[in-house]
Amino acid sequence: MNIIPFPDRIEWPSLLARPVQSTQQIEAAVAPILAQVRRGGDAALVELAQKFDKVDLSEGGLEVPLSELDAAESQLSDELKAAIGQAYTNIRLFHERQKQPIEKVETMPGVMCWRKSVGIEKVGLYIPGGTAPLFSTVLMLGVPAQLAGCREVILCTPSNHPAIYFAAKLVGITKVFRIGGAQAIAAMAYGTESVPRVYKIFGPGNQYVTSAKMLVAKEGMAIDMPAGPSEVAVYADDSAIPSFVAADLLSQAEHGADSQVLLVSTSKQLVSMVNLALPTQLSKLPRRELAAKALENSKAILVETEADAIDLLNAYAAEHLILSVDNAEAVAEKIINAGSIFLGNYTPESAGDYASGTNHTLPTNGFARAYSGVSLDSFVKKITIQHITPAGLQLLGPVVEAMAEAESLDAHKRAVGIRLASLADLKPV
Ligand code: HSO
Ligand code: ZN
Repeated sequence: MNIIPFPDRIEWPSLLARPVQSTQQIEAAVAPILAQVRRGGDAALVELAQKFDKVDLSEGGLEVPLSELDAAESQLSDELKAAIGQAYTNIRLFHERQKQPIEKVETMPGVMCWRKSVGIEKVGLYIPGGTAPLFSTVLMLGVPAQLAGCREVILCTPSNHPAIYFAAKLVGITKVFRIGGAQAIAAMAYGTESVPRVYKIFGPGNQYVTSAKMLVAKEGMAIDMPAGPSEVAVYADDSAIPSFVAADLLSQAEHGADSQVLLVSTSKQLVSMVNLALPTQLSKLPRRELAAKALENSKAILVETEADAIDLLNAYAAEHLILSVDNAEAVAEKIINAGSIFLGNYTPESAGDYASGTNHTLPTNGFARAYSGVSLDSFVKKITIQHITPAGLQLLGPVVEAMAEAESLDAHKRAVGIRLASLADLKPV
């Protein structure tokens, strides 16, 4: 890791900047794929799968049949099934408590306002293929979708990993399609003969998938959030255990060569001990090449005081923030920008990645300054409802009339006035 000792605050923005990715070239490759799916539907999906993934999806091969989803269970060990079951229970428990009871608010006598939550009718989840079959993400997206009461929850994935199918069944996914890449996003955004059009698209993916999500978002499709490479920042002091910190940094680094890993500390000793632990742990990892590349771009920043550390962490706005410090909870109080915070020496990010209950779909790339991670809220819309009694309108009406008049919107004023007049006829006040 590059150690940066006590940089001046002026240097912080450049130290904390994420690598800028030029999206133009990728967009230029993705746009025609979107257009092709929009025009050609299923036939285009079959053609693109042949071209990019060298798989034949003709003859009804787009949708994974129920029998194949059912068969997944027998291909998994009892241990893994139990682990997935426990993660499912914990994620469900945590997200279930995000339901809020309806509260009717009487803003003035006779003026009632409230909100109801309604699950987005149709949502689409994307799970990438590749070397890590992210069945944990099926749980992270599928559980809140299930709790929100979304009627149709479809899943597109080029992976046929049984754990993905097993998790999909557990969360009640209605249809699974063997479609990957930008074309999967297009299929869900526009709909094809087989793939239903959805109203919101969720899930991680490579740069092509991300670019496809951004392009359909420009056309009005709702998406979970703009995604970038995964990140962790660890703030550690002398109470931290260097080998634990190194393990946390590596757990993020193994996601990909572009993963962002940051260590912040007031302790020179801690930083050098973490740096010592890294190569030994790295050498034992099957994904060491990826992790090593991510570490090449990573930084350990030494700061003078805790206050500096907190300012720096707030400036960075990490997707994941591990606080391996003595007073972790007090420090967390002062964190205003982060996707998810992990407190103390025994709360690894991995716990949140898989099974503690919190969601792992989180804002990257500094978006934690303004965005939250995925939650139950991401799968519902809130509809406001109001009801005004005649007496309520007699109280509120003049307020509305005065404001409508001042905005020169006479019809608005009259919509109130006509009612007030009818009430005056009935029972003069
Ligand atoms: N750290 C990833 C999530 C994940 N980790 C899935 C393992 N599997 C982004 O939060
Ligand atoms: Zn992870």
